[in-house]
Amino acid sequence: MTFTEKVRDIQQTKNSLLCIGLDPVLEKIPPHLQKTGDPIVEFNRHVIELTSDMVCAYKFNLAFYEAQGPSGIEALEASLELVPPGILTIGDGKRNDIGNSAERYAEMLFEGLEFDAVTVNPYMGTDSVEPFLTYPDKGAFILALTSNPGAKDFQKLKVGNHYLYEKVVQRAKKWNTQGNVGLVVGATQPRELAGIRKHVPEMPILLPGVGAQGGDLKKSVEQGCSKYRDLLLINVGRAIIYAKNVRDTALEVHDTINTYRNAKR
Ligand code: OMP
Repeated sequence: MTFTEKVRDIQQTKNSLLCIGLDPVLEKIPPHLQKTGDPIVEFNRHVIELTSDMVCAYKFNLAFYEAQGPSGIEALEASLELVPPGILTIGDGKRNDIGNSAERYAEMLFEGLEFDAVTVNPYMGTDSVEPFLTYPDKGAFILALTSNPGAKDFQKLKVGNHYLYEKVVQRAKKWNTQGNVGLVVGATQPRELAGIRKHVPEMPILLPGVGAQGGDLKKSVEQGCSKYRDLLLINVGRAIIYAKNVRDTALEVHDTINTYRNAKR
């Protein structure tokens, strides 16, 4: 089974496009969990236990763990152990380097931490991305058009007749000989998302930017799903993990996504 087939299988089985971003900040962890020996792990355990029946993936942004030093890495490893089978784990490090060094990043993320998928920065080109593609059953989500305001600085520069992000999408399509390449597209860019989906009808798209960043959920679902209304992984972090009622909030996002997803078009 290719990575793309795995995404489809999990999303259809669980009837979910929701990916929760486990990006914990110590100060924001509720006081009763602060008192435990390992607040980050206990916080993640709490979120995972409340949401694992309604997600297709959890995304771990490495910065939130690396910021804590060695104990943060241990917390990441312990948190990954808490994810039940049948849910994808995404290591969001947006890494890359020359091929020789990128190989070590791929080894760390896929073999060391055993993530199912990672986010990859394509700026250094094909040889830098290739090490992430040598694991056929693991996914590499290539940054195409990001959710932040600075996305326009480079990604929307014209290169010939195309924007730079369109060139990235075209190249990612070429890299996808084994069904293990995906794209990152921000939910704050729904118009462009439609064009990207047309270009890559069967590629998984990781879509952050819903919730705290104000991305448009309805348009994202309408424009970003494949024709089978899947292959879109909608990441929500802060808006769910710090909600007063984590389960109710996650369920509401999950159900809203499925309402848009199942609506007649
Ligand atoms: P919230 O804004 O809390 O939902 O979290 C968004 C998560 O997605 C963070 O981990 C970001 O680093 C990540 N992200 C973006 O916000 N925008 C992007 O364009 C790409 C990513 C990413 O690759 O995940």
